[in-house]
Amino acid sequence: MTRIETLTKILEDYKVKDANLLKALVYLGEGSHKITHLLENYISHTYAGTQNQSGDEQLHLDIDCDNAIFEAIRESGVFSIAASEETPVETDVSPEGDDQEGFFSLGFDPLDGSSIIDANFSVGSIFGIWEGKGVLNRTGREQVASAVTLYGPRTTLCIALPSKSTDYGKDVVFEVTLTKDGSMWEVSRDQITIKAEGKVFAPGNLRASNDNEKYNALIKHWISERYTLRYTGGMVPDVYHIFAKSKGVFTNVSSEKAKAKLRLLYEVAPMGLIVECAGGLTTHEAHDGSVLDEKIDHLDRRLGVCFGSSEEVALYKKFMFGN
Ligand code: FDP
Repeated sequence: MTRIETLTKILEDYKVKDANLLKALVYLGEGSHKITHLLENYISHTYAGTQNQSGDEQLHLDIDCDNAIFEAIRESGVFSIAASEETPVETDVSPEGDDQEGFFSLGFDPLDGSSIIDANFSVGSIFGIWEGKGVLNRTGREQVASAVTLYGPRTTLCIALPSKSTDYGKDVVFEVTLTKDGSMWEVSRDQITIKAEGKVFAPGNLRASNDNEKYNALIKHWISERYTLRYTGGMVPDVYHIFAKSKGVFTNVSSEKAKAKLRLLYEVAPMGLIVECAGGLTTHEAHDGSVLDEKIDHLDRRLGVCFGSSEEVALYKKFMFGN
């Protein structure tokens, strides 16, 4: 069986209702396979001399990975609009002359963790899929699926399917791994779930604890309670650790001097859907509410977050909001 056939079969086993959605996910798998090759033994992490619209310096690799996903989704023939961290405009990707009925829109970060790639740390891609045309003024909850790819010693693709998108009967999150020769996908975790408690923490934007007293108190609490630190500085591996160990908490909290950095469209909404479909919780850093209810009113909207085990997120809320 080919790579496309294996992922198609796996998605059929999870009873994905819509053949076009199934195809959309299969082609994100194809794009991830392409990126796996781009990353393999990549030596020169040179800057392209350009900046994306957010002002981040672009690596040649950022642009190559962005192109790889755009190529894959154009080839799929089931997407109408896409916007990415590197191409932050709603871009028409629909096949010519099509009326775009039953099509999807994609928000994605092709290469999350570009500041740690030169250290040979794991990096990832993040994808959020919405029905219809456009990603603006939507919420994360409206996604019909989301996925992240983790490029480490293995390439794994973790897919979240909310119950509305399948006949499976419940929200489901699972992981497939690319085989050694890259020719097939195999199920490596058939049900990813997040337990209610887990003393493992990934404290992003820790510098904010310098002038955010509540965050500082929470960090001290985690240390005094002997939590285990697991943090790389890449959102994909840092949150993925929670999926792999079925527990833990990830925060990226801001302060006056250390602003929020994570993007709602490209990073927070897709990752948030995976966390919640796996039984975990998410909250906006500054008020009690799921990140899935935040409106993407700006393609570059940024926010602080807490993701993870329900009791750990509850503890976050207690420290940050006094709940
Ligand atoms: P990167 O800039 O390396 O792409 O939002 C992007 C991100 O990485 C996240 O993956 C990560 O959690 C965060 O930035 C880390 O930010 P800092 O380097 O500012 O701590």
